[in-house]
Amino acid sequence: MTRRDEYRTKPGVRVITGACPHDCPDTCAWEVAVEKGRALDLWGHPGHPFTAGRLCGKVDRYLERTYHPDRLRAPLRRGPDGAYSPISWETALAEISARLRGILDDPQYGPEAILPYSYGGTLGLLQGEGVAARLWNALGTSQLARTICAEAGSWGHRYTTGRPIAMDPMDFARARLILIWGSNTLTSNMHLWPQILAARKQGARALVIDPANTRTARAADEWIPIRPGTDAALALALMHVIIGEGLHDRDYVARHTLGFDALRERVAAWTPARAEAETGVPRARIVRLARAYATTRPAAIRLNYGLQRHRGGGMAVRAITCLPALIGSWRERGGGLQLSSSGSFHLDKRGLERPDLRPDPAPRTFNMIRLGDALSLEPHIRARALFRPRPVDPAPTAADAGPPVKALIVYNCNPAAVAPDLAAVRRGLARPDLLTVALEHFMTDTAKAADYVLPATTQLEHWDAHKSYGHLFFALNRPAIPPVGESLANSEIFRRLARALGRREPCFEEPDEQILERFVAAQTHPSFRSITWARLLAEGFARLDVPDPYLPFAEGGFPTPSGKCEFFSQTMADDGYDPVPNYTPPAYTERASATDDALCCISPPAHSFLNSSFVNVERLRRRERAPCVFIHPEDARARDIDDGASVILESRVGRVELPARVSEDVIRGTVLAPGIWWTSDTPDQKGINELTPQDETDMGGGAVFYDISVRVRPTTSSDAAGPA
Ligand SMILES: Nc1nc2c(c(=O)[nH]1)N[C@H]1C(S)=C(S)[C@@H](COP(=O)(O)OP(=O)(O)OC[C@H]3O[C@@H](n4cnc5c(=O)[nH]c(N)nc54)[C@H](O)[C@@H]3O)O[C@H]1N2
Ligand SMILES: Nc1nc2c(c(=O)[nH]1)N[C@H]1C(S)=C(S)[C@@H](COP(=O)(O)OP(=O)(O)OC[C@H]3O[C@@H](n4cnc5c(=O)[nH]c(N)nc54)[C@H](O)[C@@H]3O)O[C@H]1N2
Ligand code: SF4
Ligand SMILES: [Mo]
Repeated sequence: MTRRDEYRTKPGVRVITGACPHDCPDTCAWEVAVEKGRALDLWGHPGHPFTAGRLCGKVDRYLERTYHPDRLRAPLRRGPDGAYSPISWETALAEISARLRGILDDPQYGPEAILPYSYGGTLGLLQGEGVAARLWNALGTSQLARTICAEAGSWGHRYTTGRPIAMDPMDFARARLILIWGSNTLTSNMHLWPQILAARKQGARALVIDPANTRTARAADEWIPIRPGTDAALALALMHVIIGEGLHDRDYVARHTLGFDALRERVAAWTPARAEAETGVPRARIVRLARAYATTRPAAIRLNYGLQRHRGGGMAVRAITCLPALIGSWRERGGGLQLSSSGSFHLDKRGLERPDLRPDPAPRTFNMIRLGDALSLEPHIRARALFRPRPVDPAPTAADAGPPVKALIVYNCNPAAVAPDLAAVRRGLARPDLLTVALEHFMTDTAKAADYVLPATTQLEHWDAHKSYGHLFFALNRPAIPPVGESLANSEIFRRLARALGRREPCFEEPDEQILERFVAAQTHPSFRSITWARLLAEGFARLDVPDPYLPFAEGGFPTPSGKCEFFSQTMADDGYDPVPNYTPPAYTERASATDDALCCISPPAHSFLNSSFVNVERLRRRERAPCVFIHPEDARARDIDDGASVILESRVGRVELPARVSEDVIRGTVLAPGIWWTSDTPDQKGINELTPQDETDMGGGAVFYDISVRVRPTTSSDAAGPA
C-alpha cells in the first residue's frame, strides 16, 4: 500500500496536492496528508512521471522546516538597542508605509529610491514576482535584473538556439552516451538520475566533466577533470576534431545551421594540444571524447549552470550548445542537450504582473549581483550597479546614478549570504538612513540586518503555480494547512502594503485563487491548450501540450532570427560580441606575477542544502557537518596545510577562515567550499561570498561565483586578533 492509499483510508485525513517551490530544475509535484489543519506527512506525487513518487532528502524534511521552532510567527521591529520585538500587522504596515511614503513624496528621492530585492526562495508565479511586480510597477520603483544564477548561460544559449529549449529529460533514458557537463546531477537534479541509470542499463556511458570528483562523477562511468572556466576551450577542440575528421552531420549542418564555414575556420586553431594547455584534459582524451560523442547515437548533454559562473561563462555555454547541431543529435529521441527547458513555457504574464502600470520611461534597473554598489551613497559607485548586460550598452556614469537607495524590500532571497562581496553588502545594510524590510520564514543573515521582519507563509500554507526549468510539466500548489503563527503569503503582504500606501487599483483586491485562475485562462499559446484551471484543480499538474515524443529541433526550426542554429550570430555582433564561438579565459588565471601561487575557489551547492535554505534544519545540517574547504594534497603540501587544519582564504575583496579537507576529489589548482552556510555556523562569522567580487560575466551581467583567485595559507595565532 502506498502512503497515499494508507492516508486516504484514515478518517479525518485529507490528501492535498502541491508542488515544490524551490529553485531546482525538478519542480516536483507532492502530496500532503493533513489532519485537523496539521500536516502529518508529505511525499513525491506517484503519478507525476518525473517526480515518480520521490522527493529529495531536503524537501523530505519540509515539515520540519515548516514547523521549525525558529519559524517567524509575528511581524518584528528592531528597536534602537538592536533587539527585535513583535508588533501587530497593522502597526508594521502603518509604519513601513509611512516611511515609504516619505521617500516617495520627497522630490530628492521618489519611487526610484525604493529597491525591491528578490530571487529564488520560491519560484511560484504568484508568491515570486506575481503580486510583488504589480506593486513595484504601480509605484514605479527601481527594477531589479535577476542575474544571480543563470544569466550568462541563458544569453549564450539564446544567441545559439534562440530560446532555452531542451530535449525532454525523460528521453535521457534512450541516450547511448551522456555528457554530464558542469552538473552535480545527484545533488542538484536528482530526478534525472533514474533516466540516466535506465540508459546505462541499456549500455549507455555517462561521463562527467567537472573540476571536482562529485558524488555524480563517482557514480558515473568516467570523471573528466577540467580546470574551472575553461570549458569553451574543450568544446572548441571537440569541434576541431569532429570537423577535422569529417564526423559532423553534413546534412543537418547544411539545412539547419548558419555559419559553418566561420565555425570551421575558428576551431581550426583549437587543436587538442592547445585545449590541453588550457583545460588540463590530456589531448588523447579530448580526441577520444570527440570521436565517441560524434559517433555514438543518440548522444545527450546535460549542461548545468556550474560552468557559467565564470568570466567567460556565456561563451562557454554558447560553444557547447553548438555541439548537438554539429553532429545532428537533435534528430534523435535521446539526443540533444538540456540546459533549461524554460523556453518551452510560453507564459503570458501581463495580466499577472501588470507591466502596463509601469511608468514610461521605465525606472532604472539595478543588477542584483552588485547590491553592495547599489547601496552606496557615492553616485559613481552606485552607477556601477546599473544593469548593463551587453558590451554595446553604454557604461553608466555618476550622472546616471539616480537617487540613493533609501528603502530595500527583500523577499524570497538572502542576499547577506548569497550575494557577491558580502563586506560591501554589509556596509550598505548597516546604513542608518536605509529602511530594510525582509519578508522571511526565518531569522536569516539578511533578516538580522532588517528594520522590519515580516513572517511569510511556506508552500504548505499558500496558493501558487509553477512552470519548470527542468521538464515539461506545469503544476498547481494548493494550500494544505492554515498559515503558521501570524504569517501571511507574500501576495497578501504586498496587497496590504499597496492599500496602506493608498493604492486603490482593483488588482490589489484580487484574491490569490482568482489571480491564478485568471492567469491560466489568459494563456493563449497552443502548448497550454489542454491546461485548464479545472484540470489543474483535479490533477495537480499537466504536461505542456507539446508533441510526445518531444524532438524540438529534429527538423531545425530554431527560434533564432535565421531560423537556424547560429554558429555565426549577427545579433551577437550587433551586441558587441565575437559572433563565432570563442574562448574567454577565466579571470583567476590572470596571476599578479609568475611566482603567484593563487588558486581558484569554487563553492557549488551542498547536497543537503538549497543555496542558503535548509541550513537551519538540524538533521540536514548534521549531514553536512560543518563549513570546510577541499584542497588537493599537492596544493596542501606546498602550503604546509594538514587535513583538518584551519586555513585562511584571501581574495581581492575579502577573507574567510575554514577548516581544510585535503582530498584528491578536487583538481590541483582549485579549492572547493561546498554550500552557502549561515554566518552563525562559520568559524569567523563570515560567509563564502566574502571572497566573491562584484565582477560580471561576459554576457548578461551574471555573477562569477566560481572564478575567484584566492591565496590559501594556514591560520596563524595572529589571525585570531586579525582585521575584522
Ligand atoms: N541540493 C541542491 N540542489 C540544488 C541547489 C542547491 O544549492 N542544493 N541549487 C539549485 C540552483 S539555484 C541551481 S541554479 C541548480 C543548478 O545548480 P548548479 O550550480 O549547476 O549546480 P550543480 O549541479 O552542483 O553544478 C555545479 C557543478 O559544476 C562544477 N563546476 C564548477 N565550475 C565548473 C567549470 O568551470 N566547468 C565545469 N565543467 N564544471 C564546473 C562544480 O564542481 C559542480 O559539480 O541547482 C539547484 N539545485
Ligand atoms: N558562493 C556562491 N554563491 C551563490 C551560489 C553558489 O553556488 N555559490 N549560487 C547562486 C545561485 S545559483 C542562486 S540561485 C542564489 C540563490 O539565492 P537565494 O534566492 O537568496 O536563495 P536562498 O539562499 O535559498 O534564500 C531564499 C530565501 O527565501 C526564503 N523564502 C522561501 N520561500 C519564501 C516565501 O514564500 N516567501 C518569503 N518571503 N521568503 C521565502 C527562504 O527562507 C530563504 O531564506 O545564490 C547564489 N549564490
Ligand atoms: S528541491 Fe528539487 S528535487 Fe527536491 S523536492 Fe524540490 S523540486 Fe524536487
Ligand atoms: Mo541558481
